[in-house]
Amino acid sequence: MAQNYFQKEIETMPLEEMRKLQSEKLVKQVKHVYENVPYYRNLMDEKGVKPEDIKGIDDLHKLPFLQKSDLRDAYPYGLLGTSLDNCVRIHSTSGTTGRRVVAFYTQNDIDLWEDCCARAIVAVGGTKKDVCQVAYGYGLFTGGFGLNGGSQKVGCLTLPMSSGNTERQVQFMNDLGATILCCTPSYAAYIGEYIKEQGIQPEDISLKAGIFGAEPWTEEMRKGIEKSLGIKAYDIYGLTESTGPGVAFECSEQTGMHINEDHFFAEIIDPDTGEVLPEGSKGELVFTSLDKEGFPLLRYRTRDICVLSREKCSCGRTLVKMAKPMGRTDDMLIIRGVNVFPSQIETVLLNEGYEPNYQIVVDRVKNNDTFEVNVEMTAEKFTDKVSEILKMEKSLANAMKTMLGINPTVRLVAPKSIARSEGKAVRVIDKRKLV
Ligand code: DLL
Repeated sequence: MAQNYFQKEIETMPLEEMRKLQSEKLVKQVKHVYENVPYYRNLMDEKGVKPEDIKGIDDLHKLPFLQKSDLRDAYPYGLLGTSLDNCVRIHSTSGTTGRRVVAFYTQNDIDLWEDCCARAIVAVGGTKKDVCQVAYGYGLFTGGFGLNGGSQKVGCLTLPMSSGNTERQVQFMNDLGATILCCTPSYAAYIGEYIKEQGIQPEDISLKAGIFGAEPWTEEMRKGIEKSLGIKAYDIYGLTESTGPGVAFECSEQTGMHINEDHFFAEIIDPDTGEVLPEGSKGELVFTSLDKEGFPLLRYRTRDICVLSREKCSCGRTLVKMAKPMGRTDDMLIIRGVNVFPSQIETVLLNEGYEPNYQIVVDRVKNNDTFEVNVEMTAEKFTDKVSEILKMEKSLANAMKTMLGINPTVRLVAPKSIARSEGKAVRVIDKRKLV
């Protein structure tokens, strides 16, 4: 059982001390944000809250919430917490209407983020003797760079594979003796199947643990991955708006993820009323970044539905635990680890001269997400020439790929063939059973 810590003093800090630390950081952060982020200052002024009103964590509830729509309205620099000169990197994720969310990082932000990922790696038994294969995407997505940084902090030999090219993944895994695999759970399951197809037994590879997140996955999936790769599979959670992976991580107990609450203060609220709910209640997860500089979001509504627990954990960590997210309050889909909003598809259709009559069909076949978009042909574009139709489908798929970063299969269907709804249009048919 892994009982090691990367930053023991923090990870096992008694609650009272943690509250003190969080309170000190919060008071400083609120003052800083009020003075430096006009967008949030206006929200505080509207609510009649001044920095002096926030004397500690118990006053947090007085602050206004931030939502994804605020990120869109403030795009790109409106929520920047410091001068651009102090920022060294951005990462980005989809927004609600096609406008992407851009998060800024100072070097300190990157450092604390990498510490969080290092905590996750050490919690699964990682040490400097390990070979850590990072098969999350590198680039604007936070997965690759986040785990890469954490792995280097631990001192592991880091393989920056990025996602895809499974043949090469398995070759490196074998040749370099990877012991820890980091990727989305669906990709891990896919690698497991690939290995089986190649006639490789789980005992033949040296992997011992996997750190899988960025999308919902079930306990059944965990069992399947553990069996096919012969490893222990651990969950990791995070979101671009609060750095990326490593906001929370699983330990040897595998019963929920410890939140790195010295950096991210978590609340559970009623998504309808905004009221803060007591520990153990199911509701929307809200994060306050206590010490981030580049993108210091206060009371950010994640839309993830979740439960927090302070039950004693056998790993010795005192950090509060979050259960696996149990869905979202908005319509965001996570397909192959990528966030997709139906509104993004709609934006592409309108840009390309189609009507917003479409349906997204998502399924999981052999642990791989399938992603189909059925779009009604318009009367103006109508043709019965197959080659023309194929060309139009391809061009729409390309435009969607540019918007979303992943490739859908686009199918043009006859005008008026997608059922009209009397209420809310049924835009998404998600056949995956994830909860
Ligand atoms: O997915 C960051 C990440 C990368 C996490 C690698 C873990 C590993 P975003 O692309 O901004 O960031 O998506 C954030 O993904 O609000 C959740 O809805 C979902 N999500 C992330 N981790 C998990 C998880 C990254 N372990 C959104 N289980 C979040 C379920 C998850 N959902």
